[in-house]
Amino acid sequence: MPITLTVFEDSPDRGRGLARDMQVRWALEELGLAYAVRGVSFATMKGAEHLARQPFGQIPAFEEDGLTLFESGAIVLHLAERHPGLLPADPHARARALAWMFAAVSTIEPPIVEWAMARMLERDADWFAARQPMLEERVRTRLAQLAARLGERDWLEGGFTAADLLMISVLRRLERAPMLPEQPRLVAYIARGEARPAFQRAFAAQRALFEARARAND
Ligand SMILES: N[C@@H](CCC(=O)N[C@@H](CS)C(=O)NCC(=O)O)C(=O)O
Repeated sequence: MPITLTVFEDSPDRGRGLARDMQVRWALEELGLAYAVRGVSFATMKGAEHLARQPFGQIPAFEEDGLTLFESGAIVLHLAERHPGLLPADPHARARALAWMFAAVSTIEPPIVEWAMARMLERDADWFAARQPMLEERVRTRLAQLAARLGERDWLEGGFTAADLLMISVLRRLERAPMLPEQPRLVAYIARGEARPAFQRAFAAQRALFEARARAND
């Protein structure tokens, strides 16, 4: 059975490549692995068949040879461990790359998602204006810390690794945030990731799905 990735049938980001199947598509492209895509609607995502793949009724889900996996970070780690190219061979460098992978999803992503969700879902709430500066400041703190550690390096741990793939994917959610341009090193870091041919192929694939859906809905 080919690798099958379950993705939004109709992504709410309108093809901007911010849905988390993008991380997995990017990893698959970096590793040169072919995959098939199953699109699901929001209603289907909450049904028993998809809940068996993804216990929270979300995307992405990954299937290969009887293995079903959820959590974009875990899927990327699974791929990086089984195929050479996305993790350093040196054990210490590999351990540090894993630490950055966890940092991407558990230290950097939460304040970014909190900020983004508030803007998307709480704009009309009476607490929105009061809460927003605090959420912005939490993101700003993490970006400054990350930029300081990245320094003048191109990537977090030697060459490009799965850590950069996850970190850049998480940072891309800030494309319209006023806090991002305050960190030119991170702006350049994201641009380096987006310039990779594998990223471009992954982006084009998810974009093509969105455009086909938009044409079908016309
Ligand atoms: N931590 C999970 C988050 C998955 C997630 O939030 N997926 C979003 C799309 S990017 C989703 O399915 N949202 C729809 C929903 O939660 O109903 C991962 O990285 O895979």
